[in-house]
Amino acid sequence: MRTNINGVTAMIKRIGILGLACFVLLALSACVGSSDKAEKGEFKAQLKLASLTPASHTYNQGAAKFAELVNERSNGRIQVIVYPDGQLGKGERELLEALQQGTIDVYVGSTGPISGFNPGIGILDIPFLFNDYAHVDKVLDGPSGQQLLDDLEKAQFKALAFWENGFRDLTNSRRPVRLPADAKGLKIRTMENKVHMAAWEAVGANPVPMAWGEVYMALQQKVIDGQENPIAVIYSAKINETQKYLSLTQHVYSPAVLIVSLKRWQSMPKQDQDMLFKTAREVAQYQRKLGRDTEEKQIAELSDKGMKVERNIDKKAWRSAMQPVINQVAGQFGKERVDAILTAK
Ligand code: EAX
Repeated sequence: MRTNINGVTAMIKRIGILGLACFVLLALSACVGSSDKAEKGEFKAQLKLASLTPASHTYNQGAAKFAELVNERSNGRIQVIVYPDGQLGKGERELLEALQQGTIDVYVGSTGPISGFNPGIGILDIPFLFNDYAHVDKVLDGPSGQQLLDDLEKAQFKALAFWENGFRDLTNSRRPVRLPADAKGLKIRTMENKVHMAAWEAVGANPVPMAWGEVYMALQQKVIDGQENPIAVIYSAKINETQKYLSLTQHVYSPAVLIVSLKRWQSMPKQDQDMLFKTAREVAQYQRKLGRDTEEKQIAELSDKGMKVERNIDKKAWRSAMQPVINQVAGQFGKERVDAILTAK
């Protein structure tokens, strides 16, 4: 009887070792497989890229360029399918959740709602943090920018590059706004972002956080009086149809970002990751330039379409109205980190 039991145990052990050996072999072949697949040009993928803005907006012009180059550089193995106009979700927070759930693969949108997933990026929401586009490029394409992108992996986001939304301006349907006091009592739609809401509260307005996909209707139905966005968004969304006044407040810079879901990213061979990374960086310059080169022309067209454009903005007055929020948020991130951005040369 004893010998039978020993015999059976020995056999189970042998099967166990055999099983383990098979498993290791399988894993190895899979690893070898994926880079083999790339070597042999076998790795294939269709990536769903989603954004909220219309196809004519710089996000999607950039996305179309990105898709074209990725397709070319992967010899058609990797296809990026672009879904603009909120086809896959009404708000950027919703798209980011879909990215985490893996129902979309790539997000192009503002960083506004991302601080809800990873507080670190909230440092960029500080009003009047950036002086101009050259300052923006210096910081976002520099070590601080890279650190902020890398940090997003904690939220399962593989952020490849900073694209651009732009400096945000105020529109409203009630009255001309030049000074902060003129905005008192206005119901202003903001992104789902605590710092932006606090900034408008500090001015004496009533911030109303809302998904972008709901804003046009809410403005039309006068549920809200105004909203704030960069010119390229205001123009492409035809906000002039619901808003009479445009104040060039430029009260905060709004970065955008191209993010791949981390799970999807990790399923790709290194060569393809490198190509996507390089392409996202390249297109970032192209996409930023698109918005910057057309801004003045779009302001002129919005004016031709009937908007009253207020250029004579007292930025000092707006900054001091928002200063309590600037101090409070800067305090959260630490003077050193904020100064590093403010003084970036
Ligand atoms: O990213 O929600 C917003 O106001 C954003 O600026 C817009 O969705 C573009």
